[in-house]
Amino acid sequence: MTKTLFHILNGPNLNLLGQREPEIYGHHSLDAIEASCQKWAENHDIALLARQTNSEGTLVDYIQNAAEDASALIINPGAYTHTSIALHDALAACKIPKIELHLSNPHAREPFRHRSFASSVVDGIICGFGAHGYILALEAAFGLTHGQTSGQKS
Ligand code: CA2
Repeated sequence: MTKTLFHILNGPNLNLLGQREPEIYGHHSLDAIEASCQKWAENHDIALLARQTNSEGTLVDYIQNAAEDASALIINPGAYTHTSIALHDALAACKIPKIELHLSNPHAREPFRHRSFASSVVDGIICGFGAHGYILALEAAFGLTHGQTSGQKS
């Protein structure tokens, strides 16, 4: 039987995790975070595709890919969170459970990080828990796809 597939997308500069600004984003590299997500997925019989891009257009392509074959999408759009209407439109068109994720808590940071073009078109948001947020997001996606969580749109 085919496994349930989740996609995890990471946006611009998240490939630098663990190399700079550890006081904000922690000491874990993106490779290490993805490895712990893959381990979680194996333990829950989930197939996982994790991708990162620095390009806005590629992020839109990856969201469209998720709409085609994934059961849920977890996305940390990085700074495009705060700037990208293309991201908003792609997420709005992607009709699977979606979780917006941030390592830091953007609401406790500069005012320009308080607005998100993603938040209104996702099922839920996880932020401020560092690398553990990725596992929390996987748990949330599992709940949404396996009937243990009912998403609240409003
Ligand atoms: O907290 C998050 O996960 C963010 O999505 C990270 C973005 C930021 O623009 C958002 O406001 C919140 C930035 C990612 C940049 O990551 C770096 C990691 C190491 C060194 C430099 C940047």
